[in-house]
Amino acid sequence: MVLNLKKGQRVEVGLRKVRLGLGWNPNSTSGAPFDLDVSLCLLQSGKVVEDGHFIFYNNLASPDGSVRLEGDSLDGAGDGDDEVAHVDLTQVASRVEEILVVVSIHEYEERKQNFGQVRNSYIRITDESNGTELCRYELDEDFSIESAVEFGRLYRKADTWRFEAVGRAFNGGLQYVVDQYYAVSEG
Ligand SMILES: [Ca+2]
Ligand SMILES: [Ca+2]
Repeated sequence: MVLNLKKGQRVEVGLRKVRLGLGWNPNSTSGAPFDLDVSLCLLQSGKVVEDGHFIFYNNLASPDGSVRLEGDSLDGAGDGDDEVAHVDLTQVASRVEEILVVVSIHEYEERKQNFGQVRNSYIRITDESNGTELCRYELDEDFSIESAVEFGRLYRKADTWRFEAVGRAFNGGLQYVVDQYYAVSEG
């Protein structure tokens, strides 16, 4: 039985390797395509641990390979997962306390797009070893001005990994995410 999470709900993952599937459908197929992009921030004390630990379409894997992103859907067409990430929780470096999963709309300003024009948005976690779905979180709010959403986060609690359905939206793109989570480099 799949666990349907509500915003703010947390669940123990209890798996070694997980597949994160993210899906969305544009309300309208007219106009510019909706190119939503998944990115993953590997965080320590709320900041990306170092270069290479921000995973997005131009950096598809963490340096140690524990977090990988599959190809880039350019229009979100069709049901099911539009973009997919894989995380080997046993191989994530110990200093990584949290893996934040964000979805942002590419060129949202130029294309005048926001999450209010996107429906059926969700994130789901499945067990990589057998494909069993552990949990799913469907965005149920209408983010009518926001162009990016923190869907969820995997985080360590004691020696276990947990997942939280975050559902926090903001008005910005991938650059905003970078600005938010990259520490100012020294020197
Ligand atoms: Ca995309
Ligand atoms: Ca879709």
